[in-house]
Order: sequence, then structure tokens, then C-alpha cells
Amino acid sequence: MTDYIQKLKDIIFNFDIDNAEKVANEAIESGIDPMSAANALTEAIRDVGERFGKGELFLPDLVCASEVLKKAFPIINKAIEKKGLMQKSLGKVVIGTVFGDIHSIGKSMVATLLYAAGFKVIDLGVNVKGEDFLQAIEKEKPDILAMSALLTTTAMEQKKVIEGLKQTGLRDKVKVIVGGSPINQEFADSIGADGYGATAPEGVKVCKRLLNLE
Ligand code: B12
Repeated sequence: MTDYIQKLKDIIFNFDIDNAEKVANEAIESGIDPMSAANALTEAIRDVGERFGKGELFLPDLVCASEVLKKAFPIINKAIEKKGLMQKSLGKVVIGTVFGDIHSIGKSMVATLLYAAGFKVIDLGVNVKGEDFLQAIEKEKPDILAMSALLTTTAMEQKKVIEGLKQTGLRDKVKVIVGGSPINQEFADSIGADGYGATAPEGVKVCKRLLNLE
């Protein structure tokens, strides 16, 4: 039997943009658990990121690997959504990657899992300005604001948005959760967030906990 977990990792390691969609589709058609498929892609891209950090790979490699991910992930995400499509809405979440940061994959993963769990999700995308987060909170009146930051330099944008919520009188109206690779519980506490998740599944758990759903 074909090892699709390894094949999914290999399309990233080999920067195989041409076969990304084909392998992702075949993996899903083969019946593997879409969450395992998502984890395989995540593990592989982390490995690429570490090698980039050590100077073993270069920016064009990072860009090509992320192009593979951008082609393969939507197919896997669709399968996750399909599996989870059901229930009444558990609540509304506004999500986005903070200003100055264009990393979309982890944020989209959190959005997908929240959606699959039964939340209504409004995804503002990446590089979201503080004022746009505030406007969306005012307009959409979500239960939860979820912010992602992947760069050490953009992590503090999460704090700025929380400060903005306080200044505009919105802080008590919405729970705030944060995540992304440079974020940890200590940082989340220090900026006054209500919750933190190291992974997308943890993010879902935290949202449920904050809304007293489990
Ligand atoms: C892919 C990638 C890119 C792609 C992004 C493509 C895209 N559309 O997203 C491209 C090539 C564009 C890119 C650009 C850059 N990148 Co980059 N990138 C990565 C890489 C390899 C993978 C990120 C990723 O998608 N991971 C997979 C996802 C699934 O994981 P994740 O994002 O961590 O998300 C998980 C959790 O963190 C969590 N999570 C995430 N968000 C949230 C939010 C909430 C609310 C919750 C609860 C949980 C949660 O759940 C997710 C799933 O479990 C990382 C390496 C790494 N180790 O992360 C570097 C990395 C993040 N990049 C880095 C850098 C330096 C850059 C650049 C500055 C490079 C440059 N010199 O130009 C630019 C920045 C551009 C900008 N202004 O944003 C550094 C950051 C270092 C730092 N600490 O500041 C890293 C760590 C690489 C490294 N080792 O140096 N990058």
C-alpha cells in the first residue's frame, strides 16, 4: 500500500509544486485520515523552516516549499471540513494574521478546524491592521477573536490589538485567543489574552473552554 504520509512529506522536501495537488487528492482518495495528512504537511514544512533557520536552505526554497503547501493544504482542509460538517453553530470567531505578517497556513488551519468543529468563522486573512480587527469586532460581534503571529517582530501586534479593544470599550465583549510559533502561554498572559493554543486542535479546545462548551 502506498505510504501517502511519506509522499505528502516528500512533495514538500522535493519542492514538487507540479505534483502537490495530485498527491494531496490521491492521499484523500486513498482514505487516510485528513488530520494525519495535515500533520504530515505541517511536520515537513517545520523541518524546512528549521533548515532555513540553520542556513541549510535559502529563501527561494522556503518560498517553493510554501507554494507546495498552498496547493496541497486546501485539498486536505476541504476533506477535514467535509468530515466535520454537521452541528449547529457553537459561536462566532473572527480570525486573522496580524499586521506585518503574511504567514497564512497555520491561521487557515485553525480556521478550518474551528469551522469543522461547528464555529462560524470570519477569516480576515493576513497582514490585518489593528483597526481592521477592531472594525470587524464591532460589525460582526464575535464571541472570540483569534490572532496568529509567526514572526517575533509581529507578536507584539497582538498586544496592540488588545490595547485597542480596551480603548474602544470592546474588550469585555469578546474573548481573545492567540497563537503562532513565537507565542507561548507566558506571552499570552503578559499581553492580557484570554487563551493560547500551541496547535490548531488546541485552539479549538481553548475556544470551547472559553465559551463553557466543555
Ligand atoms: C512557510 C513559511 C513562509 C512562507 C509563508 C507562506 C504562507 N502563505 O503562509 C513565506 C515564504 C512567504 C515566508 C516568508 C517569511 N518568513 Co517564514 N516561514 C515559513 C515556515 C517554513 C512555515 C510556517 C508554516 O506555515 N508552518 C505550518 C503551520 C501549520 O504551522 P504554524 O504556522 O506554526 O501554525 C501552527 C501553530 O503555530 C498554531 N497556530 C498558528 N496560528 C495560530 C493562531 C491561534 C489563535 C492558535 C490558537 C494557534 C495558532 O496552529 C498551527 C497548526 O497547528 C516557518 C518555519 C516554522 N518553523 O514555522 C518560517 C518562519 C516563520 N519564517 C520566518 C521568516 C524570518 C520569514 C521572512 C521574514 C523571511 C524573509 N527574510 O523574507 C518572511 C516574512 C514575511 C512576512 N512579512 O510575514 C522565520 C521567523 C523567525 C522569527 N521567529 O521571527 C521562520 C520561523 C523560519 C526560520 N526558522 O527562520 N515564510
